[in-house]
Amino acid sequence: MEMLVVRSDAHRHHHCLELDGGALVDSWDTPVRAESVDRAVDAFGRFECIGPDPLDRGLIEAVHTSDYVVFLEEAYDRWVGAGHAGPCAMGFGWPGRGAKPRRPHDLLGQLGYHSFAADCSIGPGTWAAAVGSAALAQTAADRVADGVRSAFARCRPPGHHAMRDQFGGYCYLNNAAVAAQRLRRRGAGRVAILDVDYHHGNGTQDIFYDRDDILYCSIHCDPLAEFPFFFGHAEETGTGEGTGRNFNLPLPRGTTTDAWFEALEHALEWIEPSGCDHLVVSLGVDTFEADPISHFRLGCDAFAPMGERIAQLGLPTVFVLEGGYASDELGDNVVSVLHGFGSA
Ligand code: SP5
Ligand code: ZN
Repeated sequence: MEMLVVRSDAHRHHHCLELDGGALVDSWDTPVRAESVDRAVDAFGRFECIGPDPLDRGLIEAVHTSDYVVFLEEAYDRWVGAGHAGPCAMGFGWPGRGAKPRRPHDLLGQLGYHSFAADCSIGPGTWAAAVGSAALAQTAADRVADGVRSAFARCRPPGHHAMRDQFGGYCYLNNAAVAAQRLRRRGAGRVAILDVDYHHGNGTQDIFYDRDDILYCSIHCDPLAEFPFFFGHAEETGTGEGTGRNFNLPLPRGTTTDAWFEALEHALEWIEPSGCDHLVVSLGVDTFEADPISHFRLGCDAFAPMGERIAQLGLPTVFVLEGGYASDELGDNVVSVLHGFGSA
């Protein structure tokens, strides 16, 4: 079998608002994205598809604080109970530079405390979708720990922006972190996370920044020019036991296929000698030239070679879906990476 795909419909009732260009609009992360991937996987026809096992709550509390997890679970009902006008819960005040924030007890205060961006809000279906998405990552990791060479978690919402206790960037629970942590619990010695999404995965970096057993390596648009703006510089290399275990490769807006693949070589040269026995790929395909919110220039023909090259690491691999907003091509680009990997 080329690739095991783990998917579910738990995402369907999650569709929120985001502040974009000063207007509150439907989020770029729409249910159509997952449908695009499902359709392309079905049309390709060579991947085995399964549903998820129930999520182990202890696993999410290993990568997020329990205060944060309870907050996410209850925020929408509290929002409705407070009678706010908007259809989704979102904050408007964040701790500024120099703040020594204490966790407010007020809901609006907690929304600011537990988020870092206004491109993301909490609606009636958000908690169920986030749990369902993390369950896909957990299940994909379990099957790889059972001996399957590679599995793809078709996650929605995505996860790599979700910090230990803050949501943002369409992300609530960090699915890649859940997968990596699960692999460790199931016997992996050291896990590398390779993040190829157009945006820096500030959440994944945050969660593992001081750890030696789970490494983070990301190729992304320079944060001086792109969301999440305040994370993802080359100088961020880890701290404490994690010193030297975080590797950022920021690239300019407009980066083409050739320059992107040069960065991939640097990433793989860094991962290879690290002693990792498992790999998690944060698979965002918003590097695609026609992505409506991103500014790299990878063509459709870049995605199969991306998978092939990653396969040369020779590691058991969990792929986790992150971004990609050109819904018409999203599914095909994802399938290209997975097929490139599986046929290498
Ligand atoms: C998982 C992931 O890829 N998250 C990305 C979150 C980016 N959110 C900010 C998007 C701003 C979009 N502005 C586009 C203007 C075009 N009208
Ligand atoms: Zn992205």
